[in-house]
Amino acid sequence: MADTGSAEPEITRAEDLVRLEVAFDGAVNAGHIWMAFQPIVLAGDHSIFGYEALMRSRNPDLPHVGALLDAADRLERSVQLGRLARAQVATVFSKAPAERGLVFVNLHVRDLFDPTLTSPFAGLTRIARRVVLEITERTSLEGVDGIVDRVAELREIGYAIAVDDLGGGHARMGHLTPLDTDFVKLDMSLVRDVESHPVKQRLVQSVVSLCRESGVRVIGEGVETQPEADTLRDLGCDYLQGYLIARPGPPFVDPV
Ligand code: G
Ligand code: MN
Repeated sequence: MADTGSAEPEITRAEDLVRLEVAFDGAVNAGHIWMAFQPIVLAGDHSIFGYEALMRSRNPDLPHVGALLDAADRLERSVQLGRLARAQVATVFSKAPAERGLVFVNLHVRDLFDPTLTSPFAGLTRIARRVVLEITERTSLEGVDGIVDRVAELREIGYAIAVDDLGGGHARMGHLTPLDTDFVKLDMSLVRDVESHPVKQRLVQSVVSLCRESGVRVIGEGVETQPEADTLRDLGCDYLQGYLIARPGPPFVDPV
């Protein structure tokens, strides 16, 4: 049968992968992958509640986090990258004073079942009571078996759970509903110019009131302006995160 696939010859693709692998190993071994931390504050007085850990790269060949995640994906080394990120978070937060609050860690669906998350020997497990695992609403959880049991297990060993990017995806949470978690993070698209969009305000209000009934706390993400912050606070949002408060940075940037 004629080759109707990519015009790219096999040999070039193989060479590309090798080059990518060299770059990826270089980044890992040279310590070019680091974690930035962005404050999450109380909506009322902007005092520290915690930080979201965000992966960053200072490798010249993989110069931003998107390139790094793509490389890991192509090389089937995403699990390794996730473990590296969580180990770094654990190193920082096991030494962080209580005033720094909780640390929010992004978790890909495929990492949810990583045994290191519950291993008593892993750094993050040891500080689980200070950790909130963020599960994004952007990746479908439909058809992922055992998710409710796994989330229950993670909560039992001390982790809290957040639904990330609520309102930005397809709400395909499968059997996990946001009301079975501890935090909901509103997607930036709901936050942007919320002060002048009545429909966004109604949506935020509904999410807040549903969450309140179930004891779930609400975080507004990507807050860039004072009117956005004030409106979210007035609508009952518990916490805020975004460039208005501080950009992600090395541990630890303080809110302005
Ligand atoms: O989906 P998730 O919560 O993981 O996304 C966080 C991303 O949003 C990070 O890459 C972070 O740098 C970025 N971010 C944080 N605050 C703001 C903000 O106020 N505005 C914008 N545009 N991006 C932000
Ligand atoms: Mn997040």
